[in-house]
Amino acid sequence: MDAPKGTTTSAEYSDLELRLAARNHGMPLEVLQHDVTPIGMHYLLIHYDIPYVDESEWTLTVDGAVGRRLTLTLDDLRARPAVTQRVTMECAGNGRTLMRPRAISQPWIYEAVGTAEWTGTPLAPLIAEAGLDDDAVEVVFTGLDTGVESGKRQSYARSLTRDEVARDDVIVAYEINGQPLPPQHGYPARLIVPGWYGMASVKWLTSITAVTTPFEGHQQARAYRLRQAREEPGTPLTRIAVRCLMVPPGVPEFPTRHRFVPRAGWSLTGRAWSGAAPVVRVEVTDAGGATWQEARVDDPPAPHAWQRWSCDWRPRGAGEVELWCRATDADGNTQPLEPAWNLGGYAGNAVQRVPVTVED
Ligand SMILES: Nc1nc2c(c(=O)[nH]1)N[C@H]1C(S)=C(S)[C@@H](COP(=O)(O)O)O[C@H]1N2
Ligand SMILES: [Mo]
Repeated sequence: MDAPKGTTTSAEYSDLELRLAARNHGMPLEVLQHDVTPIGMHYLLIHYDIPYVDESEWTLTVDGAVGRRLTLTLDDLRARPAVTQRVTMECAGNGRTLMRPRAISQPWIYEAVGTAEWTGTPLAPLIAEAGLDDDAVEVVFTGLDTGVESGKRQSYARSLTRDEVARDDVIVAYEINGQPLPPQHGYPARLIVPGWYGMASVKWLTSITAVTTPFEGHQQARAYRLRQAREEPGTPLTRIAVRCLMVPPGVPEFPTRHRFVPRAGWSLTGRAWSGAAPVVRVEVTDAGGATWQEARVDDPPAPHAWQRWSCDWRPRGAGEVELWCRATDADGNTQPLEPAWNLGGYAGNAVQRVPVTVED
């Protein structure tokens, strides 16, 4: 089979993928045991270089099609009303390597997720203070990081519509888990768009610009879209598709990470989330989906924070089995057994499969 340009059918990983994987780490799945992901274990996705920012020189401007241009220092941001929100963030490319052919990009398996307590100031009042002009249709958020992508020099930038910037839960965050943002998470300030895939949460935020025509930047118009072929405009990714993950049971073999669990069984646990609605159901199977066992699912601790789930699993005998888990949200969205293929390898929320050896 001929793989489309930018994808491969090879089981082997390229140097390009290795270089990306060595920079952008995932969250080790055993860390799913924490309600809030400790700083340093939250996943990372950085397109270009991590900018070095001198706080005394940094400002955030709100400009473009607005009545009143604003320029804020970090102290100005901190002086504004502050909120803290627990938010689960996931990269739109999570699950990419499970698609065939696979997109040549950051080779995530399952681990591009994390949950943090983000502190910052709500975006909507900032925008209201600047006052959007009547003909403003979108607001563009630009980071300090620049690089070359698809042959073009650019800054990382994403837009939100008028309606999206009016949401009361979108914030300009300057703290994670009670600490100033570390360089890799967007120091000194970043956008947080709860419930959406991570690409919308622009890091190293330096300008917020109202525009009168839809933003056509690369990260908006080309990347982060579901498409089957390069020529298609595609549909933009927004909300996080429903998913659950389990803490890998038992102990791993080094270096394969294959799991070994005792014959007596294992108390399975993990987290479940969806950008659309609370998760209402998590099921587990060791029978290839022929029968599913219902897990307990905790209520969401916050509107866009992952939910803990658990269930006791008793193996039917010694030997090789595969454990799968599947979540369903209150809107009826559930996880497919196989990911829905698309060119960029996005939103691949197929059920997690964990091969284990049940010991005698
Ligand atoms: N300025 C800027 N913002 C960015 C990115 C980036 O490369 N540059 N990556 C985006 C993507 S694709 C994701 S998934 C999230 C990851 O945030 P984290 O690294 O803090 O987990 O940041 C988003 N914001
Ligand atoms: Mo991402």
